[in-house]
Amino acid sequence: MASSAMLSVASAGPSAFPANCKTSLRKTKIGSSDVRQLFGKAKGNPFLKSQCLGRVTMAVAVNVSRFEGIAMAPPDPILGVSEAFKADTNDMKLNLGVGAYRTEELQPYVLNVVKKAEKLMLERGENKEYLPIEGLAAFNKVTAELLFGADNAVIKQNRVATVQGLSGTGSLRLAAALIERYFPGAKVLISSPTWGNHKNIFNDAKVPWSEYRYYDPKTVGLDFDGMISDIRAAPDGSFILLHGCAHNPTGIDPTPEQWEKIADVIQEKNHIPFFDVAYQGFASGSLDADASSVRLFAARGLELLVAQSYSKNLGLYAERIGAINVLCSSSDAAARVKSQLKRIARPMYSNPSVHGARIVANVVGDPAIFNEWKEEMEMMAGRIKNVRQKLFDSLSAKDKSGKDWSFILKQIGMFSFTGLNKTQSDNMTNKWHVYMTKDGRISLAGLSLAKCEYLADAIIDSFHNVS
Ligand code: PLA
Repeated sequence: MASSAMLSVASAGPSAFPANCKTSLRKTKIGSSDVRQLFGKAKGNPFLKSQCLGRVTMAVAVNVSRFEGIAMAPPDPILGVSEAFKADTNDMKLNLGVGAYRTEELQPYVLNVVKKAEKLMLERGENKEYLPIEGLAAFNKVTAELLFGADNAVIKQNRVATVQGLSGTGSLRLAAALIERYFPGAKVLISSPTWGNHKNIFNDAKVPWSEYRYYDPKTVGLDFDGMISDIRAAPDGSFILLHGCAHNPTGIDPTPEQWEKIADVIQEKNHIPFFDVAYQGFASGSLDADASSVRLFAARGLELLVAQSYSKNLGLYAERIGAINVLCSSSDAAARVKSQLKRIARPMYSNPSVHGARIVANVVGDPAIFNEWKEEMEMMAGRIKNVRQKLFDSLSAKDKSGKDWSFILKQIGMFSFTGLNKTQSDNMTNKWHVYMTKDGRISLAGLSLAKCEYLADAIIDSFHNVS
């Protein structure tokens, strides 16, 4: 118990206490709030006792935690939902919080190609030596090729600095540290809304950020004019964070024509595009189509950053495998950038883990397994499209109010942004046991065809009966 303290005060009369310490104690059991009161509540730190007690000679056995001043952190808005889901005992419960693919039986899925790659790794008897700081060379090669296309001039000219990261999050964090170190004061512009962790990443890296308009609640679509004018209004040379495909949480992506216009204004303002590609191949089912935004910017000769993740497209959530790629205008600059990324990584986590990197390298590096991966990705993306359609059909059939639910079909990727507000989302969880994030996002990857009607009932009730 950190809540009580035994103080033993020797040879001191009350006069030895400063004026604000009115109590004299002799072997008294007191609570932690008493300790705080006695030793200075304002500072909130019971360990200011020596200051407070002045010349008092004392033997103190303090059971109050040294961490008393640390407040309880709130649960994570996304991963905290899974914790709440686990604690619910209701049979109807549904976890649509975190974006994690489930089978139609709502079970986690390990891709066949992953199992095949792991079998190959076992047969080869690979060792567990440290990787170089920048990660596994075979992984770094294939990950940049997958992103830009193996034939892309930027690869041939060695203009991409690729460093293996701890999945998408860790790769974003490395890039944020690079920005903080080499672009002091530069701002990152992030979409409103965006994946919740983006703000944490830039805050922790001490990189200033602000938001550009993205989502228009009136149309449940893209606020393209708002987006363009906010990007234009940003200080020249800002970093513009863009979701390469399957925008999280809205599921709304710019059209190819809109991407061109975004590139125009970024170029005009000398901004640096910074892509977060967490869903390549998972949005449309095609690796190439989902990388087209990045390739369009690269084809214009722009320098840019791309954080990649294999959590979703290869189902390697817990392997923490991804990469940061910095496309530079010369191979020389790329080499220097890479050296500095390594310098950032070394004191942070030293070097990355090998298992996921070998899986990716084996899957992409073996033509037969690579083709099989594409089929599995299409299967996963297809299942999500099917539940999206069924959810729309169920909502349209059940909702007699005439509300147009077609926005659900226009969204892409594993999420649907339902437009439900926080109170309505709370109703989804409290009454219907549907776990989702409070911004109204649901992960369709956690939904089965069998549960679509139930979900439609929950959404209609929450939308119409809760304000
Ligand atoms: N970037 C975006 C846009 C994401 O949606 C996610 C994951 C990541 C990066 C990071 O994923 P990684 O570190 O596992 O590679 N977003 C999830 C999970 C799927 C999460 O919040 O961590 C989500 O539910 O939004």
